[in-house]
Amino acid sequence: ITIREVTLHRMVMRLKDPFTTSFGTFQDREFFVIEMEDETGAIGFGESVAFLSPWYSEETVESNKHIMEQFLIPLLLESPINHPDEVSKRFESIRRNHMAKSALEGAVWDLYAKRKANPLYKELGGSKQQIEVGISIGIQPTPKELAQVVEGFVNEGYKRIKVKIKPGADYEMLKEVRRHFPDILLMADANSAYTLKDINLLKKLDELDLMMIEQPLAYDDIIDHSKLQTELVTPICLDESIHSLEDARKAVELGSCKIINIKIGRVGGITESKKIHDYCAQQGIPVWCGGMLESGIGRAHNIALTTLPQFVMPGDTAGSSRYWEKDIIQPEVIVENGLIHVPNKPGIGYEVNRQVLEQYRVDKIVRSN
Ligand code: OSB
Ligand code: MG
Repeated sequence: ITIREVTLHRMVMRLKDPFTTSFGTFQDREFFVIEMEDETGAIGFGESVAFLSPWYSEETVESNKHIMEQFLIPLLLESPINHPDEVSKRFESIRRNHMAKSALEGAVWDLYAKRKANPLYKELGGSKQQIEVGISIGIQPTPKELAQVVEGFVNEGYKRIKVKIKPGADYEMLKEVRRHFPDILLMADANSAYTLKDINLLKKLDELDLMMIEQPLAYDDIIDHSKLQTELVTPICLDESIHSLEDARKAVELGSCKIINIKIGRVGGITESKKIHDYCAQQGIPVWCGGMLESGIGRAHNIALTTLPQFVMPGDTAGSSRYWEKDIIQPEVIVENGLIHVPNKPGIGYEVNRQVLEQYRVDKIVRSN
C-alpha cells in the first residue's frame, strides 16, 4: 500500500443531549475524520476521538492535529506499507499520542480491507454476525430523572445500563435505578472521581449487585485499584489506566481489575487492541468495547473489533440515533433488541455520507505525496 493522500476533515457535530461526566458537561463534539487514498484509488476512513479539552486524557483535538500533521502523516507517506499491523511500528518513535496514531491506523485498516474487498471484521479475525450493546448514561439531576432515562433505554432493548457517577451522585442514584429494575445488567463509571478515602462509599455499592465499577480511582493508577479490588465484591473495570498490552498485563498481574474496557483510540489502534484482547482471552479476563461519543465512522471500527470472541460483555457502542440527529454514515448504526447486525460489506461496512460530512465540516487539511 502506497498512501498518496491524507485528508483531515475537521468536524463539529452537536449531540442530541448534553453529556455529563464527573468532569463536566458538553454537547458539541469536535473531532477529525481521516480520509486516506492509496495508489489504486482505494479510500479508507478513520476518526480521532480526543475531545476539545484534555479532561479524559492529555490529548485534545488540537494536539491530534499537531501530531498527525507534523509527525505521523509524514511517516506514513514516507514509504509503502504491507499490512496495517506495521503502522504502530512505524509510529514507534513518537511517544504516546495514542488517539492521533489510532485515527490514522484506523483509516489504513479500512483501506486495506477495502482493497481486499473483505469486511474489516474478517480481516481482524472476528466472526460474530451480531454484537450485544449497552448504553452509557450521563449524570442526571435527580435519581427520579435518572430512573426515567434508564427506563427509556431499557425499553429500547439495550442489554446493559451504565450510569456515570461522581461523589454526591452515586449510591442514591444507582439505588433508585436498581429499585425500579431489579434484574438489569447495571454498572457505574466514575471516570476517576474517587480516591481510597472513599472506600466506605465504594464498598456500599456492593449492595447494588453491579456488574462492575469502571475506573473509580485515578486515571493513571493501577496500585490503589489493586488495593481497592481486594476490598470490593464488585469487579473493577479499568478504562483510563490502560494504554497498552503492557499496562493490561501489569494491571491483571497486580489484580487491579477483573475486566478491561478496550477503546481503540486510548490504546493507539486496532493492532494494540487485538493484542490486549488476545492476552485477556488467555488470562480469562472479560473485555468489552468502550466508546468516545464517536460518529458512525469510529462506531463502525468499534463494531468490527467487537466481533472478536473475548468481547463477551455488551459494549458502549449504542446506535447512531442515541447521539445524532443525522450520522455521517449510511446506513446509520441500528440497534434492535440490544443487538447490532455486523455489516458484511468491504472495510468498515458503512458508506460515508459526503453530503452530511460536508455539512458538519469546519476545516479541511490535505497532505499528499
Ligand atoms: O469513560 O467510557 C467513558 C464518553 C466519553 C468519554 C469517556 C467515556 C464515555 C462514555 C460514553 O461512557 C461512551 C459512548 O457512548 O460512546
Ligand atoms: Mg469509562
